[in-house]
Order: sequence, then C-alpha cells, then structure tokens
Amino acid sequence: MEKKFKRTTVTSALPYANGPVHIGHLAGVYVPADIYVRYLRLKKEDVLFIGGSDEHGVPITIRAKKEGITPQDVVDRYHTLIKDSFQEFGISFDVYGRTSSPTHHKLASDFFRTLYDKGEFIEKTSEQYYDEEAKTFLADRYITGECPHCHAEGAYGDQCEKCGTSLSPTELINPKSAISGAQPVMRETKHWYLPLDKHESWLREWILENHKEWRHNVYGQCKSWLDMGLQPRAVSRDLDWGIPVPVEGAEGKVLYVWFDAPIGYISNTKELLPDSWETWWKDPETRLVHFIGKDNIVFHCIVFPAMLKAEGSYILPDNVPSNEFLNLEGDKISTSRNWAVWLHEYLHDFPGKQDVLRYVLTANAPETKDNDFTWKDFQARNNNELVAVYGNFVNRALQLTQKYYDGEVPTVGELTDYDRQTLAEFKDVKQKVEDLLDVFKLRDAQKEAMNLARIGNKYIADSEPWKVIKTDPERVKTVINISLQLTANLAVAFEPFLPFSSEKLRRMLNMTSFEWEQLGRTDLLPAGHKLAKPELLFEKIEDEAIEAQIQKLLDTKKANEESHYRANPIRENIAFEDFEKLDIRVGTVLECTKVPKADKLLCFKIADGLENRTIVSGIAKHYKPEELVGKQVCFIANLAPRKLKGIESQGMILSALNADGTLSVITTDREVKPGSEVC
Ligand code: B3M
Ligand code: ZN
Repeated sequence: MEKKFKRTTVTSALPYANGPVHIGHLAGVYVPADIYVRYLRLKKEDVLFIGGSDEHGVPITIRAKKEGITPQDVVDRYHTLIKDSFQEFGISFDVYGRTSSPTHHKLASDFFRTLYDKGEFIEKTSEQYYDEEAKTFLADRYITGECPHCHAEGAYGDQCEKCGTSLSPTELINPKSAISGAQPVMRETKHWYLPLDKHESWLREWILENHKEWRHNVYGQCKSWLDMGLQPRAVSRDLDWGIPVPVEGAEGKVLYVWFDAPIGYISNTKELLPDSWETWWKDPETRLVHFIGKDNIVFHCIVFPAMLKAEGSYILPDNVPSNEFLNLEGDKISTSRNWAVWLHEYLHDFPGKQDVLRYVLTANAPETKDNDFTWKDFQARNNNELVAVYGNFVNRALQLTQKYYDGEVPTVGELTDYDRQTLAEFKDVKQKVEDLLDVFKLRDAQKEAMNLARIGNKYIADSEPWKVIKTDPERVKTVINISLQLTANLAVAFEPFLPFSSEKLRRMLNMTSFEWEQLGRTDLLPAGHKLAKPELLFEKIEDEAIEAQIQKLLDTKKANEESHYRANPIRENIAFEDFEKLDIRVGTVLECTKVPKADKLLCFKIADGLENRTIVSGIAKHYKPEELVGKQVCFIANLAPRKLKGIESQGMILSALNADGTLSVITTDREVKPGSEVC
C-alpha cells in the first residue's frame, strides 16, 4: 500500500434483507473483504470494516405483500438472520447497520437535499403505468403480462423469467397490475435524475487513466459503460417503501434504492462513530475500498462516485475489488429455484466447520472468472489440503512436543544445511503473501500460506524425528523447535483466511496475540515455553456427509422440474382448423449474428426455399451464433412480421424450453429441403 494513506475504510455490499445469504454472497464479497481487513488489522493499520443490510427496494415490498406482512417485518426477520450468519462465519465487521435506521434516513435525505439545492439533478416528467384501482404507480416488477418474445404468461415488466429477455413494461402484451389485477393506464409522473452524462469526462479520466490497476473485469465493465455514453439516471421512484424525497410536491415518491443504499455505508459509519465518521469518508488521507459482486460494478464505480463528487466533500474509492459469480454444481445460484447452499443450513449440517467453507471459497474464489462450487471439491480440499497438509503437520509437531518434551518447547542446537534451507524458504512467504494481498489476489495469497504448511510437512517427514530420537536425541530438539516456530508462523499467516483455526492454534501454542510482523521469524516460541494440550485442527469429511448434500441438491432439482411442468400444464384443446392456420417450416441457417445492444437476441438469415428471410430470436444466452450456422431449424413462417431492436423479424424459431430455463432449438432428424412444411 502506498504511504500517502493513513487509514482504510473497507465496505462490503449491503445484501438485500429479503432472504437469507448463501455461499455465493460469502465467496463474492464477505470472505474476501474480511480477509483483507484482518490482514490490515494484523499489520496494525487503521481500518474500519463497514457492513449492513439494504432494506429498501421493490423486492422487499413484493415479499411483504405475498406473505401478508409489512416490509418492516420482512427486513426485521432477514436483517437478524443475515447478521447472525455473518457473525458465525467470523466476518469481522466493525459495524453491521441497516438502511431503515433513523440515522440513515436522515443522512440519505440530507444528501439528496444537498444535491437538489446545488442544482445537481434534472427534473423530468415521463409516462408510467398507473393502477387506477390501487391508486398507485407501478414499479416494473409489479406489472405482469405476456412476453413479446416467447409469449409466456406472467412475464415481469423488467424481465421475462422464461426466456430471460430484459423488457420494459410497455413491451408486455396485455399488461396487468400485480397489485389489483387491473389493466394499468399510462400517467405522467415527475422524477429527479442524476445527469451522469455531465460527469462522463471526469469519470473517464479518473477510471480509465488513473485507475488502470483495477481488476480487468471492473475496468473493462466501466470502460464499456463509458464508451456507450452515460445517460441521466432517475434517483426517485413512485413507491411507498423507502426514504421520502425531501422536496415539496414529492408526496408518494421515495429515493431509488440504489441512491440510498451506498449512502448506507456512510450512515453505518456514523452510527458507530457519531463524532469522527467524517474522517473515514472525507479526509483525503483515507483510502476507500469497496468489495462487491460484479452486478454492482456500475453503481460503485460510476453512479456512487458521481453522487459523491456532486456532493463535493467526500473522497472517492481507491479500489473496487469485484468478483465474478460462483456457480453451484454447474448451475447458476438462484434464490427462487432454491439452488444454493444457505449459510444457516451449512452451519447446521457442518457445525464448527466455518473455516473449511472459508478455505474452499477462497481456494476457488471467482476472482477473474465465474467459478464452480462442488461438494466433491469441498471434500477433497478439506481432506487433502486442510487435514493432510496443514492439520497433519501441526498435529505431528504438537504431538511430538508432548511426547518427547512434555509439552515444552525444546532448545535449538546447531543448524544443518537442510534446516537453513527450510528457514530461508519460509522467510520468503511473508513478502509473497503481502504482495498478493496488497493487490487483492486473495486466492494466490492463501495458496502461499498453504505452501508454508507444505514446507513444514516435508521438513518433518524428511527429518524423521521418530527414528532419529533413538540415535541422536539432541538433533530432534532442533527439528521440533523449528517445526514449532513454523507452526506459530502458520497460525499468523492463516489468521486472515481461517480465523477460527488460527485462534484454536494460538490457544494450543499458548501465545498471547498475533501480529503480521511476526511472520518469518524463528523466535516466536522461546525454549522452555509451555504449550497447551493439542487437539486436532481439522477432521476428515466422510463420503456420507457429501453424498447427503448432493442428494439434497438432486431433490431440489427434481422438485423444480416437477413444479415447472405443473406450472405449465397442457393448454386447452383447439380445433384442427386452428392448428392448420399455423404454417411451420424448416429452414437452414445461413448467417447468425448478435444483435447490437441486445444481449439476448440473435439475428438469423434463414434459407426458406424462397427468398431467404430474417428472424430475430431471443436465444443469445443459450447459443453462440457460430454454433447455429448450417443447422436446420423449425420456424413459424406466417407469423405477422414485427420489429425487434429496429430489425424486422419475419417469423419465429421454435425451441424447447427446459425446466432449468435453457432453450434448445428444434431441428430435424434428417436433412430436408429448406422450406419443407412441418405437418
Ligand atoms: N443490495 C444489491 C445486491 O445485494 C444491493 C447492494 C447494495 S450495496 C450499496 O446485490
Ligand atoms: Zn419470454
């Protein structure tokens, strides 16, 4: 870390308090942030670790409506559950606040007002859907209807969950209010916008020129946003849950959740330090670091900095280490499909094994690309690394000390070349781990710490004290002393990663406290120092425990499939004449390209036996364009043409919709002439 900073404010994304947290949260944000903070604390740096719940936003109000309780009930329940889960996993927040607190409401409201008074917003009136029965404007999620792409019922105003297409509410066919069921009408509404376009030029320079060191994924996402050109963003919503817009005539309007949530970092600091919070947010000698997941990059790198800059008295983030996503057994983690390992369930099934999960999630951290969590890998890393390498070495060193020296650290005699070589190797580890942690390469840093255990394991195996004790007992004293110094080093090196195990080891070694500066030293345990009774640091995880977890996921998968087919029963019978109206044909894909600015759409040129036709289809998430060229596909040939992203689509390609939401295009068993009818 450069010397110009006196202290570091570390934030971790505020999870929505509308459900429990799972391993994806832990891997993406909280374990990395905690490792980093623990490392800085061990280095005796001034650091503050801020967390909390995000308690506003539409999903919370939807959940409350569904359950017939208030939004406050929802957030009260999950705030506590989430907070407890984090605590159990040793996520060492200095404060874990919540955005429904009065401190936050006031700070966020004042923040808005400051920007408003400075003329930093623009006001715009637009037309939005309004429910005349419920007398309320409708958030995108509160409008459902038929998807214009796959024609599934029940698509939301922001997305069709069947085909995955992002929508805007006006695209829905037969829109209905999810509140009253009424057909919504268009009505004018006024909102405040942050003109991000005005901030574009300084943002470009600040990120693209001055923060080239940010992770590639973060830098790249920012660059592509900036290159597309920034647009004004609405910072208010018509909703009855949130922080009221503090402006006259704004009844029924609240701050957009993404406006108030990042201010939550600041208000949670204020909650903890009512008198000195500003030092952590306004002093240029403070370094600000945001740990987030990749879906939050634009808000932390572009929107929030623009807000802070517009306000004028705040510092900007120095780094935003964002992770990619963690998948589970090959599938995207999904709350609605219950495809997750929930932290509270893990704690129930694997009591006392928090560090095992921390270890595996870091060893497999999605730092540069999406990664996969599998139970087999979890077991293998526990059994082959934590137990066989780290645990085994520590256990040997401690047990031999008990056996030969009644638990007292023996004296060191003359060193052999091999001893010197071993000591030199583990002296290097400190610098290596530091260099990696300083640039947020936590996965590699943990690997280096584990390397220290490998060095120890090899040293003790090569030195064979259990044999040498019979021929040269003096030599064994040196071997055990060195092994114990290494053990103490391991406890320090692993403290940021595996705090529970380090604490256990600290007690066994009878050390008072740890400091980073101790790493690499060989005098941590003086001769004659008495150790406590050794216990096993890690234990093997048996096949049955893993199979039970895999079975649980298979059950979930089966239940999801069943409910999918139950939710999509066979439709009402139709007359043969109705079927005859459909003209389904086979065509050969001549060209297939991505549609610019539409991440779900592919544009096809299809040989149809006549003049070739263009069809736009929402399957870009399921196929690479080149995979489909040359394939024969079935399409509806007489569907009225419609425009999608400015392209006229002349028909619809047929696909099978899998229970997991994936699409698979329908093709023919044998090659047929383009234009052949399907009958
Ligand atoms: N609650 C989104 C999320 O959990 C949001 C983060 C807020 S951070 C200020 O992904
Ligand atoms: Zn759809």
